[in-house]
Amino acid sequence: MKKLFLSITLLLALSGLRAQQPAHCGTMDVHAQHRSNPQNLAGMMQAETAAREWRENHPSGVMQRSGGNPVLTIPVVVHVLYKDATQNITDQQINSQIAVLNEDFRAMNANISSLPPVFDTLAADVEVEFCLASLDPNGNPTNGITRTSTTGGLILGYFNPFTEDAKFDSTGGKNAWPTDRYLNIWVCELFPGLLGYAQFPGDDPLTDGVVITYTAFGTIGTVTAPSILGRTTTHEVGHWMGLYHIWGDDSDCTTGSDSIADTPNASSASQSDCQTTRNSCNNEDPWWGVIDPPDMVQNYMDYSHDSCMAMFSKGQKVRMHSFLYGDARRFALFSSTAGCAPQGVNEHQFQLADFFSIYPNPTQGVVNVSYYGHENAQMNIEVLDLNGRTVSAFTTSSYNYTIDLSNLPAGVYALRFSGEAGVAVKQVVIQ
Ligand SMILES: [Ca+2]
Ligand SMILES: [Ca+2]
Ligand SMILES: [Ca+2]
Ligand SMILES: [Zn+2]
Repeated sequence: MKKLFLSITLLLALSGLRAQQPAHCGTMDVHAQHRSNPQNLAGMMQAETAAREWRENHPSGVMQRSGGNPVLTIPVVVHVLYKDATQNITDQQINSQIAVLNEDFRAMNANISSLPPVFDTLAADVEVEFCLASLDPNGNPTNGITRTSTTGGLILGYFNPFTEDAKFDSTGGKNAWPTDRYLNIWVCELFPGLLGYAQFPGDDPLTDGVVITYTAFGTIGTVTAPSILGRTTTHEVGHWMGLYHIWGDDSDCTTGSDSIADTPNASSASQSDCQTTRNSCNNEDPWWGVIDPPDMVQNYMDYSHDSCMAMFSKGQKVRMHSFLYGDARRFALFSSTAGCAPQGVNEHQFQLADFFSIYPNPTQGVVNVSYYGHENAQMNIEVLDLNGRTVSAFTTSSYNYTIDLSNLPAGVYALRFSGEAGVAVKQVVIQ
């Protein structure tokens, strides 16, 4: 009983029934709770280390690649938990949310044009897309949606982040599909005031994913103002890729940070509407030089209304990529056979070669090589001519390096990389 009372107290605080400002998002509270579990903490620290090393190995941040970066596609399963017919949201409503994710993570959202000049060059195409899975964990066709009739969550019939009741059959929810093959999204009735919560990379695989309340999911059907544009899910998926809130989850300008330079610090979350003139901190990261930018209330990782949110920053993109590429479980999603339509064929299933960037190509002789994978970069490299003869060979353990081919006659060659991660072959043209 004491535990139940504690949970209700936490939930009241969390849901804003006591606090002055509603906590739309339960992620940081859940994060703190999960970090008290040594096993979860170890997993999260491992993911953070892997992401940091990835950033160190890729100082330019994002892949430099002729022909553009690979666009990563994440298979999604949506678990609908419903207590009545209204909560059993339609396929169309679910599709409307997938569409929003694809717009927001590709910088294709209509309101991106509303960004002020101080921020509009910072908006990033995150180069990640989402699709409803077409194969279930047993390899059978699926529409990527499960529907579970339930009597509700453990406390007062609401689902809540502290008991994680949405995520298990045994507590009125639905067990996750393998979280290294699917992004699991549960849609249910969360505790009043709470719009959603997510789990950071490296945390417990059994509870990995995001949970969104049914009144804030998608853009049609049961959505309720002001959360009618699907940005709650964009925000939570941002956490799931390793992003913190842009104000640093503190109440001042000094202690907290989201660890990203190009998102101005703020003293607290933005207040719901779109306070474009708000400027709560003036001790910006040195990255800004002499500029004191306003608070980036248009950022998906603030608490503004859906209609205000319009961007992830380039710095946030680097951080998200560092977890997507650096953390083995997140990276595994991109070779998941869970598939996107049609017929379970994952058109975006990557080969090792997709994670090598060779530029410039064609070249006058010198090429830069950047390896974007998370596996060991220790590789044997062979340069092969058109007859398959090895004309040069060497080894490297670097993620970024230069190969000088200027001593070779003009023509077409193959670079063959082989290592722990497998074999990749890239063509290079010497002019
Ligand atoms: Ca920042
Ligand atoms: Ca702050
Ligand atoms: Ca400022
Ligand atoms: Zn949040």
